[in-house]
Amino acid sequence: MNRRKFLTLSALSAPLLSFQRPLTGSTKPIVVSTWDSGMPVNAAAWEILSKNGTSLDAVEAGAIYIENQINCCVGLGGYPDRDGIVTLDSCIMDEKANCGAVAGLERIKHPISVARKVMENTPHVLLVGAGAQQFALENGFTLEPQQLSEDAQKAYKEWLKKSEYKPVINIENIKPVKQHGPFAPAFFDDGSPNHDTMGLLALDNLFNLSGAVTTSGMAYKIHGRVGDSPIIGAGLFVDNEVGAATSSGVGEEVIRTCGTHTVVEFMRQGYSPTAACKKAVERIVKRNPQKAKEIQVGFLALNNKGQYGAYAIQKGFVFSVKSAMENRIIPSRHLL
Ligand code: SD4
Repeated sequence: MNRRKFLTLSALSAPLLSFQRPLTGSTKPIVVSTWDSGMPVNAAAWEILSKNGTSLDAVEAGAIYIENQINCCVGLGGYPDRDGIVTLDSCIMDEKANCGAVAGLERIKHPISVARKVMENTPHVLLVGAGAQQFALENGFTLEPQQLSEDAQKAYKEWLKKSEYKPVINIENIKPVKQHGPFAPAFFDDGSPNHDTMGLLALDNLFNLSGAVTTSGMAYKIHGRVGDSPIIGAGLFVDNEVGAATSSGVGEEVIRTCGTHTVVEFMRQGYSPTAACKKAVERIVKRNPQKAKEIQVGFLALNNKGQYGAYAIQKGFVFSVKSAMENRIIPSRHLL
């Protein structure tokens, strides 16, 4: 690295140190996840990590926890597409670059576990729609009733009044949010959940990184729309030589920039997790500064030393961290 580049990197990293682990030493095991709803998710993952379990088992356990929350905006309790159908996207990736994903999956409670089965039992990475459902049924998953959660039903009815096709996502900075208990997901003041994606990254005692993402995706999307969450390199990327990253926000913008792959590549160049997330956010904003004012994208990264960081376009993105030393929610830095 030449001196000029080193100075640039140092300058970028220095003010961020208060937001992340010092850049010396290692912290393991550790799990980080998107949003404040990541606190109980991290607790579920920690159960495994703290007993010398693998990061892969830990991230799956965390995702299963949130998929079980019936009134949560992730999983079958989530908001439907514009036809009133909940379709789920999910992926998982381990330290050896094994990965599996499902997209547009209907009526299956644990898309993360189906994604893991795709990874472990097939030569493929991504199964979609009816094929993904068929695969799930063949692998012992059961079909849940086609029914919206109470919250989703109410919100969908309201949306139908105008049926305005204007997907809104993660706009904490526009609408005020209130907390329903320290570990509950944040909600808008009108009671509707403000985000619908859980991404988590873990480093285990053997220094192995894994990641998982599970989501019902953007509310009121066109039936068949797939976001960034199940796409390796967009919603999730893991490279054990460097680190891992996940994203939340408007998936289309993340796909366009191969967002999490970009974050990991910046970490490979020597950027800290926070600085790498910032560089990826800047790339999105630079391409369309006007549009960026109206959308949210947040990246969260964990490197293979257990150092973490996040960066978002707008204010409001937060993430949760759990290690032997900390258990807390941290506000992400933001560009605008
Ligand atoms: C998507 N990225 O479907 C997801 C949505 C999300 O918080 O992250 N919501 O585009």
